[in-house]
Amino acid sequence: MTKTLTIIDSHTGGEPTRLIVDGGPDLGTGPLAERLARLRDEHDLLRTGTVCEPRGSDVLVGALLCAPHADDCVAGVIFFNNVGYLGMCGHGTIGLVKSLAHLGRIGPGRHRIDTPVGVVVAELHADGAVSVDNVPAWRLAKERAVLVPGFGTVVGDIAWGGNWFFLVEQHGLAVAADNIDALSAFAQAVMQALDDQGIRGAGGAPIDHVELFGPSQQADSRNFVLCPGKAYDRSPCGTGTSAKLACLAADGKLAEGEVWRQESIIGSLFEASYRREGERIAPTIRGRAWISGESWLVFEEDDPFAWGIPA
Ligand code: PYC
Repeated sequence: MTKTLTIIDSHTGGEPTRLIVDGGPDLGTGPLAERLARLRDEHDLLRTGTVCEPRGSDVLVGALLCAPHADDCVAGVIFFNNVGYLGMCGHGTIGLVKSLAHLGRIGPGRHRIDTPVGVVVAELHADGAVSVDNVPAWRLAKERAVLVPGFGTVVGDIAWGGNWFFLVEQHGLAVAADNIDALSAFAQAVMQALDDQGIRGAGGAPIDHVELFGPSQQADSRNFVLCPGKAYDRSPCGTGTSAKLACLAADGKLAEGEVWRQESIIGSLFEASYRREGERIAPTIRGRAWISGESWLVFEEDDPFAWGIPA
């Protein structure tokens, strides 16, 4: 039988999010982390069919709209990409809020959203911008050295912002839109070296995002973020900006409540600030998303590539 999924596409500062609104599998009830495991173990074809070619591309982030577990939440969401699942996704949450508003399910104000790594609070502002109070962020290690074949020793911080990041300031590369091939090659080599040398996040979690920084004309910094599936983030990356705030806070370089303007590699902007929460920080990321499509994905039974071409 032909299957269909109802979707809304949006982009947040250029980074796309494909929200599945209807037609997804029954994942039962319970915490979103348990439902993510069920989606991964029993229905992974939903992910590949939605975000991989021929319907998607390596850059697309998918989001499955779910009933929340926490009953004070307006929605639950599970994020995924071309190679797996994301604990949290900042640009995707901004896209989700924009899409829920587009559907008329929410209006301006503050809304709680259930994710596999905890509840986040998002505010839809009257001007269309969205702020996300992300999960707590913290720095695990400062100036950790990794030997990267072909590049030598690279030093970076390891921090959590909803995903694990290796953040590098000194890399000798221009963080510029016309240098993406070189930035990608370097960041991929760093990610591989971290994995090969067993350099990990807390609890042995893989560090699956690499973030490189450079100067910006219009913001405090410009970044390049390599995501797990080898695509780079077109937005300034909500979880990556949260990880950056954790490092700035730990180094005493950004005060509580002070605004940090993070530019992406294509020139889009997030504004971010934080509150202290003991040893950790509570980051808030503000950005904008736009609706780019509203349609159905069709999965014909005899289509050999119905469930995607794996990345
Ligand atoms: O905005 O957090 C983010 C994100 C993670 C991966 C791509 N975007």
